[in-house]
Amino acid sequence: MKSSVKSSTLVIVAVGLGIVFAAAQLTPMVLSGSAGRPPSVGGTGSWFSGGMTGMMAAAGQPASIQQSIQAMQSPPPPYARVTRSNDTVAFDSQNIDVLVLAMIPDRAANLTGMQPPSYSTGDVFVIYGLVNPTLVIPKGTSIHFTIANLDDDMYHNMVVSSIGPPYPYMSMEGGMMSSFWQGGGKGSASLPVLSMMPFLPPADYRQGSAYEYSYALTFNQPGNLWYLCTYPGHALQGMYGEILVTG
Ligand SMILES: [Cu+2]
Repeated sequence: MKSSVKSSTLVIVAVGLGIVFAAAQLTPMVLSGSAGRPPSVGGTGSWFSGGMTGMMAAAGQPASIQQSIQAMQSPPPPYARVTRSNDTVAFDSQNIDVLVLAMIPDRAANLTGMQPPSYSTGDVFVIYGLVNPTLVIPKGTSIHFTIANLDDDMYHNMVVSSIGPPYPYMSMEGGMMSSFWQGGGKGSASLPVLSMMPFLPPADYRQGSAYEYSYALTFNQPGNLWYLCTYPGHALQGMYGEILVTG
């Protein structure tokens, strides 16, 4: 989906995220073979090497579009109960893998046979064959997220926040301890997050290549959380879903 945000804005946003991200000492991980991902080819260097271009190129690991789609469409593991009628995936393991594919809504509908939720008017997340599903997990669960961007003209990420919709146009990742959130309005706000990640560059369908990024998060408190894309405008357009942590 097109955005009205100028590329210069994106670069500034990305630089800011890179710094915050580095400070959080979250390191990108290369997936093991268990998730069907190809290994990283060559190092991606530090966040700051190579200037702007180098940093954008370093935002994520290379992945195959085809393998990402095949992994999404393969049967879910025994610990994941996928219910299409209420767009929910319920997990009964303490250690789970969740592959998240960011894409345009038309492609999501084609790949899954599901329509995006009514609140969604833009790009979406596809997880276990569902679109922006609710994830239900037991307290104490660790999720190993892998996010791949299969959109061919837009940057995306996926972070987890304790704040739900409505989201403003700019929901900047405000760090783990942010208390400046003022949701529901226009403009920008600093969003408290449990996780951070860089924006993944668009996929290249001629080459069949995409970018992906992995991180793990442990959910120790029961309650409602949300996963969302913090690219300007995307969460506002419904690029989010809910995480229910049961007691
Ligand atoms: Cu997005």
